[in-house]
Amino acid sequence: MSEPSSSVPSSPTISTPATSPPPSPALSNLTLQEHVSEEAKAEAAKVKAEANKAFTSHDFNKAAQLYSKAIELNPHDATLWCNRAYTRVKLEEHGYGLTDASTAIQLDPKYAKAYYRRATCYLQTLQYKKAIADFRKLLTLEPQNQLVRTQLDSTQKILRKAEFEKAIEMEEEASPVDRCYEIIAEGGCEVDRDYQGPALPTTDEGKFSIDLDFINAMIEWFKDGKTLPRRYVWEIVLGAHTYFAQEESLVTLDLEDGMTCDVIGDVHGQFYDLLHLYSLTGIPTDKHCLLMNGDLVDRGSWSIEVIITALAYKWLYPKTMYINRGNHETKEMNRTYGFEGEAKHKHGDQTYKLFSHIFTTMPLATLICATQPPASPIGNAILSPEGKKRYFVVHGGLFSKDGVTLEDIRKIERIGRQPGQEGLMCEVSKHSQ
Ligand SMILES: [Mn+2]
Repeated sequence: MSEPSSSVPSSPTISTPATSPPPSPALSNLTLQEHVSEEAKAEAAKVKAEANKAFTSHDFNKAAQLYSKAIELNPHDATLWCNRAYTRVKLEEHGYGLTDASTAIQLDPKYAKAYYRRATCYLQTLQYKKAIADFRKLLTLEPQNQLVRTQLDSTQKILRKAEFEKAIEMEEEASPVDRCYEIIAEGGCEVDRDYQGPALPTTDEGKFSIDLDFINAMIEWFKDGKTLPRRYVWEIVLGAHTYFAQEESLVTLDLEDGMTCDVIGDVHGQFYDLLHLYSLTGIPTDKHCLLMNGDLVDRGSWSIEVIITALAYKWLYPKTMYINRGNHETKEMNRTYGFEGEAKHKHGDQTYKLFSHIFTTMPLATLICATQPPASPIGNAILSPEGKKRYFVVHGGLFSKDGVTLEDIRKIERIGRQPGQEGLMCEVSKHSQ
């Protein structure tokens, strides 16, 4: 196994879909497990060697499957759990990685590397305090480990910075939306006279509005690698914000006869992917809904172009363009995965603040309701009161507790709030794998 990288937190570069098997068997069964035969141990060692090979050749899905097989054979071997944890890290399945590393630690509380793996998972899921606790524990096991000492120091710095920024924010009174309107009213965000790009139409009262010609021209402008004036960015964000602010945390999207709906997943700052997807789904119209299911930004370097295009459609077609908030429409992710840097670089600090705020106004889930009752009975689907099939679309997942109702989701107070590390809002928009 190769050694971990020393950057904290490291920027993941792999975006393999999460397909490796879930943790198994559960640890609670382990202690009750029968004695493992010598043959099973030998077979597990053989499978482990194959898994290590797959890992070295970067076939992480195969490695995860092989480690799982080895664990089935010999669940008491902490190194198998620890290696699978590292494989999970490579697959960006940090939730599973945490579980595996914790199992390795339970099996062998002095297993330094398992603490390291778990700390990495905590870092990647931005649980700095827990990462620090594991680094400290590791240093009691390996006091000479300079790499860990350095990582502990830098994690403490990140934590202090995050706490400092939180404190500053609480002191700020005006919401970034109000502040931007103020700056506009004061004439502090005018379009440069030299600007040659597409122009937002204006209303009779002299206010900016939006039309399809502008969006089409803007997309061409973006394809030429050009940026919009900051004022236009603000107008588009604020235009979309008006509608998000009126939506509930769970949007009910009742399709009418003759309407269709497409759902687009994580675009992650890839503008050309977005255009390709739109070419497949079609853009929103009166008869065609589009739902973008979160994670529009971060990772790719065209996050601004992606989010501006989506928000422009939202402003133009508020009743057929929808966006769910993903785990990357959050400050903590944007700090690590690129959007904060890109937004500030292209349009300045105030623009980033505006984006951060409007991300909090995006709904968390959408319930798409079919136009007609199903032609034939469908399994045990829970139909709407009118007997129609519905599709619950959410970026994160379902809940750690049972009995959460649609009404509970609808009532989540989301505006101005980050999803945090637990609770309904966290689980609905964040996924751990
Ligand atoms: Mn995501």
